[in-house]
Amino acid sequence: MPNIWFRFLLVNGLIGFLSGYSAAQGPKAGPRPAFDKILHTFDSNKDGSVEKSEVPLRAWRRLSQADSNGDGLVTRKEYEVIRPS
Ligand SMILES: [Ca+2]
Ligand SMILES: [Ca+2]
Repeated sequence: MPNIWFRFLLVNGLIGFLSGYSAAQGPKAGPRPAFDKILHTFDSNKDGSVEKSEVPLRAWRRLSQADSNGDGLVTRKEYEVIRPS
């Protein structure tokens, strides 16, 4: 029954291909929120910037990409650089 095995492998390969394809697409990344919204939500010391201790770790991993001078603070200016308008 080589024909059945061939079909079996073909279908499995196709499913793998499709699931790999959709995984590569990833979850649709929405637009980054406005900095005002971030400040309103996270800026607990009201200094106009966000730092690691103010945001959940997962959010900081994304936010910290904006910290271009590496001082541990993300300012509006830094954020606007990475946020596509
Ligand atoms: Ca702050
Ligand atoms: Ca900074």
